[in-house]
Amino acid sequence: MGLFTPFRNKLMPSEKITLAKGDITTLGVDAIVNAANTTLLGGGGVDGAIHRAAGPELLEECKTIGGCPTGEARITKGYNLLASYVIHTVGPVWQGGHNSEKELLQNAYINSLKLAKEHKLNSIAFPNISTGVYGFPKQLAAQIAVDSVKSYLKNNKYPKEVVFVCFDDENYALYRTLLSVD
Ligand code: AR6
Repeated sequence: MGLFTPFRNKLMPSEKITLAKGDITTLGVDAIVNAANTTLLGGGGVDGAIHRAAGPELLEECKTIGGCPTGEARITKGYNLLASYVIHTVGPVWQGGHNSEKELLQNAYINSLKLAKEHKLNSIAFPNISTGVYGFPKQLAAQIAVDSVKSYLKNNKYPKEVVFVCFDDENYALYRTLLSVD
């Protein structure tokens, strides 16, 4: 799938949020976020795509980290990616909604943004964390993602720009509605 040219949300320019559709590994932002698992040792979906595009050195660095609990985040270099960094976060597995899934998904977004701030990164791109094999309902996940990012951008100097990257049509339609993109 090719990457559509990201376009700015003209209705809310002050919020510095951009929507894109396609493969996150092709983006030339400062950091792309990986929807990883607690081992940080790779997997399928966006995790597999990021490791393939970054090359084997990414796995070597990940091995030195020793895993990442659900809701937390860790940063590595981007190696062969256009992005300088990868921020690895672990979203929750959806278990029906009564196991702190909403809070853990919010934590995954916020902790990724905190790492971007600590490293003074201008731009960061998020995939739709937990909405693939982890089974989080897409509408609820999109709402949590947008709310978390908007409130963080309002209160922090970095990152300056956030790109939501949707791979599937359903997520793209949800984000278009939530962000009021025509
Ligand atoms: N670029 C952007 N988004 C993508 C790409 C891509 N190249 N490929 C898939 N997506 P998933 P999860 C979207 O399953 O649900 C892994 O095995 C996809 O359409 O990648 O958080 C990890 O190792 C979906 O909307 O992540 C974990 O074990 C979103 O990325 C587990 O999957 C997330 O889908 C994590 O599950």
